Formats: sequence, structure tokens, C-alpha cells
Amino acid sequence: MLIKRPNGLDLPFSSEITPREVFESRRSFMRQIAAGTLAGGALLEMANRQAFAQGINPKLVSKLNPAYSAMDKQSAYKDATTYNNFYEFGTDKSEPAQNAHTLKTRPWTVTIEGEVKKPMTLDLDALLKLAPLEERVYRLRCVEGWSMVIPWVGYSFSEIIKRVEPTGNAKFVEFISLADKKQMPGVGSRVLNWPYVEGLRIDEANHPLALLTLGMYGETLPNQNGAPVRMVLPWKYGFKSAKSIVKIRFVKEQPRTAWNLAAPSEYGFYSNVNPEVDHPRWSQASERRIGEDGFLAKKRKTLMFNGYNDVASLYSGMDLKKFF
Ligand SMILES: Nc1nc2c(c(=O)[nH]1)N[C@H]1C(S)=C(S)[C@@H](COP(=O)(O)O)O[C@H]1N2
Ligand SMILES: [Mo]
Repeated sequence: MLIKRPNGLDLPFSSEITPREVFESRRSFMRQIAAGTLAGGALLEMANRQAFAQGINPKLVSKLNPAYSAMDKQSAYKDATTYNNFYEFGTDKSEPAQNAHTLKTRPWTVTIEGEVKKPMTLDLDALLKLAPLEERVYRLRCVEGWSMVIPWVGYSFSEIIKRVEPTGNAKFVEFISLADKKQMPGVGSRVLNWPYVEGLRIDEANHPLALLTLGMYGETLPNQNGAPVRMVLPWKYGFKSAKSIVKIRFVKEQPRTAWNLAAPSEYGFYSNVNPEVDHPRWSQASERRIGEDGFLAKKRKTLMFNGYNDVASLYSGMDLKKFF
């Protein structure tokens, strides 16, 4: 499969670049280092530019966080990057991979505002340097009944919360995705109100599992997966994990989120993975793991909170059938 690059060159997906090609490119890069023609912080930047020119997403150095990583077999890079939900680029699972090349991810800024003592606008480099990058292998369960296991790269969103210092009025956090018709062909459609908005209660946003995500599979995010920065909330249905975020607002009232506005009886504000609460049109008791969909593959049982029982205390005393 080929993707169109903004520079007009058709380049293969990185999964199709052979290890040999990658090896050769790294070797020529290493030669430049050895020759002393590269130095210091310029190294990663150079490596990244070289990688980008070859259609490989720039590498991200991170440390595996085993305490927050699932042992499940990881999904294939190819599945994770060609079977997507990103309605800004079309409603078909294959469309984001085909269309998201028009998304311009640099320069990029995220504005953090609202009920905070220190509002700030961070560019990508600031975000990448804000806290040590961790790799976390999370299961992600889509409300449609399928799941994947992806090694994400990022850090807890609590790192951001700490720095902006929410006021006492900040009860919720709103995540707002880019909505630019020029870059995103799906934004002309009326399936959702744009921009795509998602939200969390502030204590949910502060839970260490809530990952501000800048990469996957050791590289920066592919556009179709929400480049350059998204959330990943593994205990909630996938749609809570907003992609390509440009604004984060700390607010007093529960935000009106895109899917909840579109179909309030189907998509609640909480949307915790819960096998006991069916979607009005289908059961949520089981799921199909993408990549295991062969002839004999059995469906898997969906686990409460997608197996992330750590979060249970956030909801103690709440009726999760009512607050679905
Ligand atoms: N901005 C935006 N974010 C989004 C979506 C979207 O359409 N637009 N789709 C959501 C849904 S339904 C899912 S399942 C996940 C899919 O993430 P992935 O394609 O990286 O697996 O992204 C979520 N984030
Ligand atoms: Mo989803």
C-alpha cells in the first residue's frame, strides 16, 4: 500500500520498508556521526528528518513502563495503522490511512486554558520534553466491538495538570481536536458536530493511566492515529481518546462531547468499558481482537473497565448503568 506524501512522492508504509532498508539508512546516519559531521541535540533531529524523507516516522526514545503494560500479544503495526476511526478523514475504517496525509502536524500547538492558574500554549517540542516518555502497551476497546493492543508512547496527562495548576473550579477537562476543512475532508460532513470534543472528570484525567500520547511502536504517531498528540484512555471506549488535539480546557461543567451530542442514548459521558451495559443496538459482552479474525478465532470476553481495575475507585458509589 502506498500513501501520498505532501511532497508528492509516493512512499511505502513503514511496515513495508524492509529491515534491510532501515538498517542501511541507520548505517549511513551512523557514518555521519562517526565522521564528526553531526553533534549533540542535532542528532535526533537529523535522524528524524532523514527518516521522514524516507517515509519512516521519526523514532521516539522511551522507556517501557511494565507496571502499566498489558502482556497481550501486540497488534500488527499494519492493522493499527490501516483500520482506524478518525471521522475527520472519512467514516470508513480504511479512509484515515488513505486521506490523513493532508494533515500538517508541524508546526503544531496545544493551547491549555480555562480554570487554571497557569494557562499555556505548548508546541510539539515542548510537549515532547515536558516529561520522560514512556512506552505503555494498552488494550484499546472500540465501542463497536473490536479491540487492539498497541505500544503507545507518552506520559501521564497528570504531568500537564501539575504544570497548569487547576483552580478549585476545575471539575472537568475538555479535549478539542483540530477541525480544519482544508486538511480534513471529513469535516465537511454532518455525521458529527465539529470540532470533535471529548471530556473527562478531572479525577479521571488525573489517573496515571490517562496517557497523553505522542507516539506508537517507538515512532511518532502516524497521522491516521491522531498525530501529533492525542489521548489514550484504555479503560474507556475508544471514542473517548480524542486525536490530533489542539486545545485542552479546564472547566466547571461537564463538557458536551461530540458523540454524546450526536446520540445521547447510545454514548454517555463516562463510556467506561462495561460488558454489563449493552449498547442499545448491540451487546458489549464480547469483542473481536483485530488480527485474530481468522476462520476459527473465538470472540474474547470483554472485561470490566477493559481489565484496568485500578480505576474502579474513581466510580465507587456510582450506578454505572445510569452513568454509562
Ligand atoms: N478526533 C477524533 N478522535 C477520535 C476519533 C475520531 O473520529 N476523531 N475516533 C475515536 C474512536 S471511535 C476510536 S475507536 C479511536 C481509534 O483510534 P486508533 O485509530 O488509533 O485505533 O480514536 C478515537 N478518537
Ligand atoms: Mo471507536
